[in-house]
Amino acid sequence: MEAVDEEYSASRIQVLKGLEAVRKRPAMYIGSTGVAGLHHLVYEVIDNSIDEALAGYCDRIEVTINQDGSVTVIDNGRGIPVDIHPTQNKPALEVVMTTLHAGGKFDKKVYRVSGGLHGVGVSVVNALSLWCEVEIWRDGKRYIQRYRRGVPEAEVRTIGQTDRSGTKVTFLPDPKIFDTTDFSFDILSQRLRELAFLNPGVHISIKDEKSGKQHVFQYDGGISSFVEYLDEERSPLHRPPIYFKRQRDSVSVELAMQYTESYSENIFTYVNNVNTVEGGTHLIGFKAALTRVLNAYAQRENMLKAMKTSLSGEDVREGLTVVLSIKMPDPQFEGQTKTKLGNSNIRGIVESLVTESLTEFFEENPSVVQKILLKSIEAARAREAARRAKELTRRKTALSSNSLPGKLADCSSKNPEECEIFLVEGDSAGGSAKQGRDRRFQAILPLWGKMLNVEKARIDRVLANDKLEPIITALGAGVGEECDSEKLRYNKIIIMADADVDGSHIRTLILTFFFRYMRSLIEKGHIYIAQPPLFSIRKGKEEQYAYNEEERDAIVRRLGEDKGIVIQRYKGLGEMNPDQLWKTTMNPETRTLLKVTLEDAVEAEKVFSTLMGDQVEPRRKFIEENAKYVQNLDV
Ligand code: 0RA
Repeated sequence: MEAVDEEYSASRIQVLKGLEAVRKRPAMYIGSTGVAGLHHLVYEVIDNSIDEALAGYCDRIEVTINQDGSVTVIDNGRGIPVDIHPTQNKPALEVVMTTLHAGGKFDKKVYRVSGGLHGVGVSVVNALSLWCEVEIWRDGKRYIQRYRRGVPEAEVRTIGQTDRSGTKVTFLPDPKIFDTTDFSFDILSQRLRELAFLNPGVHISIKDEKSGKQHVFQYDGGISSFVEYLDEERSPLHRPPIYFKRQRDSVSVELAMQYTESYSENIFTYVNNVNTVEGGTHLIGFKAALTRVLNAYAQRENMLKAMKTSLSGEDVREGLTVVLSIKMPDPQFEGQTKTKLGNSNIRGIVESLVTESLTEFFEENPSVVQKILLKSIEAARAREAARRAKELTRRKTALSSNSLPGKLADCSSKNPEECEIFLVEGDSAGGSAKQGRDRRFQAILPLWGKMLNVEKARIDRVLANDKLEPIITALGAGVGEECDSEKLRYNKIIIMADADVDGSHIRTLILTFFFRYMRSLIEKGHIYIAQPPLFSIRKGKEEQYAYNEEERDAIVRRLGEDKGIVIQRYKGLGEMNPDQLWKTTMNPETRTLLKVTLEDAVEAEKVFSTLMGDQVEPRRKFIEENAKYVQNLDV
């Protein structure tokens, strides 16, 4: 009896040490304590459910954001085992919930396929929750255990009988740990949709008890459906997407791809369900195979006669949408955000499996490869024309001493760290901005000319566009593959346009341009959107500004709602004088900027192509929901 107690308390101390480590350095386990880290908690639990699904034991996952702010994840898997752990002397459930990395010990599987970005296990979720409750349905019984900040409140209890199996985890993130504990339905929903595409047949639902919103995802077509979803607003060159799944050694390679009439390249890669945003060896292998197979086919069919060189990688990827999903043991994630696959053997495996499969597909579908090659050859011609045009401008700018655009009112500082540039739509706004600015560190570039819809144009037309060319030159970072944020002349690029629908449209077009041709500037957080006020509220000599209707009403209430109040609704930036524009929108001390983020490239890509597509309705909807992918930020 005594020996058992000693052992028990020894393991108890271990548990407390483990929890303490997690609570002391949460970011080490979940990446951050911000919005991303918070949502990571949910992904961590779901990853366990997905593992059950991949092992063939689970086909339903239900996520609920509860009224009290907690989240519940229910699956119909085997349920976490509850039998007494041989060395820890307590139920396996308690061990899994309170011991770091305990999951694997029970797992007979060779590898954890799903394993989230950090793959840390559900005990981390428990440790970072104010409270957590787990209910298990297994062997005809219902078991339950509750925890506070990771510590069990009582032993595992049997609370009745059941004929189902599965796991229900409910947790409330600890406000002592997280900057915010508000879960976003949209963020969770996007990831769940992605997981549903990547794990065909699994029924995944999400419900927000606060707003009543709910979504159900189930895609029996897997990543082929994913590609069709991404291409919804584009015109495919062939249907259905090209698809295959092959295995070599212990690596499974699954690919779906479709060419469209658009000019952009949209490749999404996954390793064990993790979105490898920074690419890696699997992506390199795929690109190499595609370029090689298409060139070999074109050569053999004598289609490259008119060309000096072979087709480049960019040529054969124009208008191409791809989802590449790899499942493998022991992935090495590298890079800034740990989303770049490093395992060097994967390159060869992917390259050879893709080469085999595509070669076979093209032999059997000559009409499809014909269309692809005609498009690629056209792309090669356009690129050659663009290269010549660029060469010409380079020579021109080398001759003239000052190569900056004539319309640019530059700042006096040459230190990019402190410099910002306002891209301003409209003549009068441009004038006011020039007068109102702090010329020491603020540059103004008024936007002239006709905006180009970059989703529908090749790089040659983008470079020649009279509105975009000055932006490229002024920023100094280059464009396309050459874009290098280290060369930026301004740390902040601020888009300033009217708060109306036209302004919204121009903002979106410019954002699309950055997304397509200078994506790294968005990724590195250099792009911002200015927030001009919507109302001015005056009482006597006192003037205040409101950025939305609630603020306006609050100010009016504060001022006492009497007759002396004059409210003006700004229709455009041009209605503000330089001093007002400075005070409300440009002064770093008082303004609010929205930082443009691309947390979720899948949704952003969809949003951009939705806007740029021919269909009017989704475009209007996008403009209304524009704020979705800009994150509020006080600067
Ligand atoms: C440990 C071992 C087994 C399953 C699980 C954990 C498990 C964990 C979670 C978390 C959420 N849902 C879950 N479902 C399962 C294997 C079970 C066995 O061998 O019977």
